[in-house]
Amino acid sequence: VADGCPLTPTSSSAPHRRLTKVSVIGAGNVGMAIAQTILTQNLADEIALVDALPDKLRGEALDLQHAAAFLPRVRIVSGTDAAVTKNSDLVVVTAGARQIAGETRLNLLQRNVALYRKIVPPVAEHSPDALLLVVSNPVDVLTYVAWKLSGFPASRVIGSGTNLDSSRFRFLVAEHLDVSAQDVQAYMVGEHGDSSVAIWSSISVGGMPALKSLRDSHRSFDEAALEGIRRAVVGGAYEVIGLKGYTSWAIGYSVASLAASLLRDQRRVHPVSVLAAGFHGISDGHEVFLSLPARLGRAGVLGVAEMDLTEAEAAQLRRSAKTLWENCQLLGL
Ligand code: 6V0
Repeated sequence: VADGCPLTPTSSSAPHRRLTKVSVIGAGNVGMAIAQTILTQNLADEIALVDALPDKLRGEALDLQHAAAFLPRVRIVSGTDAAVTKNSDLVVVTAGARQIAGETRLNLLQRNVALYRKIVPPVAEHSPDALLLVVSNPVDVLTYVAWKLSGFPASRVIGSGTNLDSSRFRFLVAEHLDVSAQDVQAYMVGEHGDSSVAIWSSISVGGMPALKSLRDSHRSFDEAALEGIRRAVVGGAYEVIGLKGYTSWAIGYSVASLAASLLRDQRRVHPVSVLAAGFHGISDGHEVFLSLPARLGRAGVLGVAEMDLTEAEAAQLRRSAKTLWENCQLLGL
């Protein structure tokens, strides 16, 4: 208890449990949406913010601290140096050049790899036991980059991947059926973005398989309708970026849901970017990260689901893996 506090100190004022620390690297639109969602969902005792712009960083940290009277007590620290992240349980990396309207995610690659070379090694050194959650785009390749640069086991390096795409997918199906998106199960897998694969057979509503009844009850629910929904999911990010310049709220909630599963050892299944070599015919030698449904807990990725894919879906996944692997090899890591 600090000097001057009117409460009489007792013999033990030390915390009884280990405190949970989450660091967010990159205090831009996405990083701050993630930080504030983690804060309001009470997932951390300490949040460390890191950014290359000291004034913006201090402004963001103060702005969050000023909400203290309305929230559970969370220590918020910030700094331009990775030392502020020391002993993190979870490090979320959002730093990066922002995707410009019309720019593909793969175009961002070279700009962001150079940043990751500066960011990841010191972060890994300060928190050698942390979970690393990569959000910057192109997220699948940068998850591979973070894995290589950190030296962490693959189980502790995760990309936010298609967790967000799947939420967009569930939202669109839910709107179509007029039910809550939380009761719609539906996976997008593969590469986050342009070549992501919609797994139509995975759609269930309230636990009941939905594709057949959708087709039976909606005369227009044919292949074209399915492809229309897939394209709306893939185009969703571009539409938001075109309208408001960036995306933030949905990725904030998406990452907070991953943080909850990881830090609270929930063992929930999320489509996230994991080391996919060996799954669905992807060559063992291709160390690519792609989204597959994965069971997440305190130790990171606890297991990966082998889905029942159609040959076309598996072939699409292998095509994405091949393209991503070609990109990874160019990096010389
Ligand atoms: P932004 O608002 O430009 O924020 C990026 C931040 O990174 C800025 O504040 C920079 O100052 C900071 N930064 C740059 N260099 C460093 C450095 N060396 N160390 C620390 N911080 C640094 O971009 P925004 O927040 O909109 O997007 C961030 C990244 O998230 C981009 O790569 C997006 O493409 C990606 N997204 C990924 C999504 C996903 O589903 N995986 C979803 C949305 C955005």
